[in-house]
Amino acid sequence: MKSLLHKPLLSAIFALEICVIVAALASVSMAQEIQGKVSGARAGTVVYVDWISGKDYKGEGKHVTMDQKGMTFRPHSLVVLRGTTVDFLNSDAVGHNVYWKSVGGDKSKANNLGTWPQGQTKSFKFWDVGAVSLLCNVHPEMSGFIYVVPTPFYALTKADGSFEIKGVPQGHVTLRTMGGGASKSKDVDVGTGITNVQF
Ligand SMILES: [Cu+2]
Repeated sequence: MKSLLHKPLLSAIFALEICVIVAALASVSMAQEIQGKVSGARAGTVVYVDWISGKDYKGEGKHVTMDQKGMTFRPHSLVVLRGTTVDFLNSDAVGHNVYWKSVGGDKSKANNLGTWPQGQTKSFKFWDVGAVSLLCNVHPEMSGFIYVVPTPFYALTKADGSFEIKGVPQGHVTLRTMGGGASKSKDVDVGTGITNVQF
């Protein structure tokens, strides 16, 4: 009797599961994705969509933390959409400084945020696209990177130089690399499904 009562419920759950699986498969086949490899690159090269026609992406209101902990910048590399505020936190018992000599090679964008003690934060909003090499003038061995990108479509390469960027709108886009040597670019037509790009 008990098993008879449970049967309709079980079949209903089974039917629901089938629906979820079908929906998941449909969304996978419709998702636009760029996959590829940057030859010669190791982990940590940024690959990003340079511009989407008619769109102006901004990270305004968004905060991410770059920590100084154990005498290192953590994370070592941070990718942010332009307009994002980076909160520089000092988690060490010693004073740390944060400065950079340029943004994207432009020395007029050099900045020194000063030196502050444990538990305190200084914030900076990054508007200029490019690589920012972070340094601490108290500890010359400290080094970190912020990569400011113009769209939310970016990825960091894995150890073998491969990358994948999901959810890219369909159409003609320019893909660029940042960090890990000279910048490379490639024009790509993004269609449905997976678009392969080799740098
Ligand atoms: Cu330091």
